[in-house]
Amino acid sequence: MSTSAAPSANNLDAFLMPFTANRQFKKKPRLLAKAKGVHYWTPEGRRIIDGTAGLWCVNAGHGREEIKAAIAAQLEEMDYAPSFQMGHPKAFELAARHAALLPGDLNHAFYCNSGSEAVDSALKIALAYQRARGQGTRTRFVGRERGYHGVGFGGISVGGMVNNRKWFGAMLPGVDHLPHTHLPENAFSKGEPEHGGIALADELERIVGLHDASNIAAVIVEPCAGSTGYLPPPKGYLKRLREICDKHGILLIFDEVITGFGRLGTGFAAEKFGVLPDLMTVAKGISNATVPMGGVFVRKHVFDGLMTGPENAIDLFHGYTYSAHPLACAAASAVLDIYRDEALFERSAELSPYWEDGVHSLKGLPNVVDIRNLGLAAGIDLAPKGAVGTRGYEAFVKAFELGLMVRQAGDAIAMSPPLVIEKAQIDEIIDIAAKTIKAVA
Ligand code: PXG
Repeated sequence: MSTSAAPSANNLDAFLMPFTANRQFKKKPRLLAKAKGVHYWTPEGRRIIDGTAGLWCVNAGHGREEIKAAIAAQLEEMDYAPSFQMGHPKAFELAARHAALLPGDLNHAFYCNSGSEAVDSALKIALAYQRARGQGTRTRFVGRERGYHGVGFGGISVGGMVNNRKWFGAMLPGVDHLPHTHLPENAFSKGEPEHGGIALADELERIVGLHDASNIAAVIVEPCAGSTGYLPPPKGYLKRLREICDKHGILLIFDEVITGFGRLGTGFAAEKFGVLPDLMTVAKGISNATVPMGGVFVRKHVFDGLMTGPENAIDLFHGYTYSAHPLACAAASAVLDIYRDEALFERSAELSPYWEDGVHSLKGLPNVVDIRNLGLAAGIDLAPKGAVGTRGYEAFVKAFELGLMVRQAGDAIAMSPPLVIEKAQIDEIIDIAAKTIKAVA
């Protein structure tokens, strides 16, 4: 057996690419070889402006020296330590810092390695909590149509993206879905849409009426649905969900994998909307995407509820080899310094009106049927051209050719630049987006 077969840069065959049309891609690849600040460069040296912060994750911009230094120092000191029945100081330090940053009594952190793991962990914590408090019949979950909660079996079960579900069998039993929040009467809303919030949330009462609250463990929603093309919640929606959950003893989980760490101009969507979930999932911006990391933040009553067994018994039979990996903890701590020192959450809030004006200036261009924004993110719906996703894919490819990275969701284009973006760079993004939309007309 030879291990020395030189991997050649132009042999793209071996890598089974995630969420990719592999054969199409490999005929005409889009490779990224270098990144700094708000830019990527292709191997040929072509510069691409990062309109999506990678995959909604590089909030502080690429190639941050402080994070690199923290990871390097940690690697020098200790590469790895387990977190089962032992621990390393940086994990506790990081959890304390997160607890201080988070709103209300979201004071306890569980760590994992991705958003998908965070979601599955949160669902399991919800079940364990309900059982520990003598409510073991509460095993059902409620998710939402068009929701994205990663790709674990729990996440696709509560998620609502048909293509992510239809291939994978029966998934978790006992899951219902709220209706999605994209209403035609809210088209071209600036910020939070006006209509439908209360009625959409009241659908939860219908589901409770069907199963009885005594069977429902938790509701999970993204405060702003991201992957589906960016859907900020209509006014009053999240507050009403909170009220209904409180009334029925159902846990409310906010999946803040995208909204967490500054995207909406606050640390977390929970603060933006003044609604405190019982559990919150995060990933992406937690480590600025340098070392993979995810987390579940839980409120005091949930944590306390898990601490009710004998003191010498394991409290939560769940965790990962790499939970609170030292390199991830070092990176996440350095990222918190940057967010604080550069006031990036505040910067995100300050730039949001400029961003809003920019993205809504695209109204009136060919095939633009809706534009949504909140914080430093936006979704732009294009009318389909033949099969769903055809025009969206063309726009994604065209934007890349013109030097802008966007995300495609069907025929929607989503953008979410790093929070360090400058106004002139926002102008550049909007200019290329406009050219792209015209080019795919
Ligand atoms: N929850 C939410 C709300 C997410 O957006 C996950 C969970 C899963 O995270 P991991 O780290 O397991 O991928 C996500 C991920 C896109 C896009 O194009 C969005 C995500 C991932 C990849 C692409 O919008 N979100």
